[in-house]
Amino acid sequence: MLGRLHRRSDNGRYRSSAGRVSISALVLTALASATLSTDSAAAIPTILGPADAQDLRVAERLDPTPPGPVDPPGPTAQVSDDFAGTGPLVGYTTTNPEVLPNVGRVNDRYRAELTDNTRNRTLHFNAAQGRLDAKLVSFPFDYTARNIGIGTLTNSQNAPDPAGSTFMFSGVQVHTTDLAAADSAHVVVGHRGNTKFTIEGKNTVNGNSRVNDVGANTAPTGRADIRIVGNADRTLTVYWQPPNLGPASNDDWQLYRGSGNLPGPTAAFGPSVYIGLITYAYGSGSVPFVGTADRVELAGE
Ligand SMILES: [Ca+2]
Repeated sequence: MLGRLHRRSDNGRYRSSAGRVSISALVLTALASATLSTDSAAAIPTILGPADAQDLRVAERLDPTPPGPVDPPGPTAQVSDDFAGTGPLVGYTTTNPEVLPNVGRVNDRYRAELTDNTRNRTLHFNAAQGRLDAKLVSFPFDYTARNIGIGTLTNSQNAPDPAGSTFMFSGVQVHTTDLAAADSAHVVVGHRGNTKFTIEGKNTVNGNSRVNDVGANTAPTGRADIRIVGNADRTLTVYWQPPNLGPASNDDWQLYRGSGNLPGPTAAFGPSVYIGLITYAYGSGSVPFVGTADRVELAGE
């Protein structure tokens, strides 16, 4: 169940010792079926299926009840998820769990506790790729994340607002099926430096990121609904709105920066992509916080 992908050499510095610690931890969790190679410990990232050590570890931490049967990963797994209950995420393909180990379902929400950003280990920018919990979808698709953004450790529905420039986000990432390659697009909610309570859009192609946002105080609660439409030509159209906690008939989607386009070129996506949730920070002054989301929806499911 435990597979490994080798990061490109220009990414190697991003995770060295952290990767070795993670492998040790995984071994200690007694994954009987795991097959570990011992080459080039500097290269991780680990790719875990839903029944792997990460889920078990989160389950142990979040809920003393052992996890039940899980959906198989991949295109047969249901993408829509209301994160019901408390326990591990179910049916996700997870990259780099060691940089953000405490992710799961808590009280019917996605919750990612970001308490350690040593060496910007959680970052998604240029060649740096933090944790992604995703499922496989095929173009065209229409994916929405509800009430997603940042909160405090004690109240996920209360956004932190530390003084000064901070970078703290949670949102949706679309990634090529080569999870080791830094080719992705994302839309995240939180604080972007001195631009607080905003929505950031980012395209990353071959480890080069282009970034902008929709301006300060456009997401005053630190949370928003994010909608990413994958078009038949494999481009993306992005929408957002203040959190709609009511029926979908109350939706009032706004195109991202008026066009729906993320900045710069978009990765050359294949017929399928991974889509899911990320939570990350930049700099030590931006922690701790939690990433939170009420649910995700794939239209048509
Ligand atoms: Ca929920």
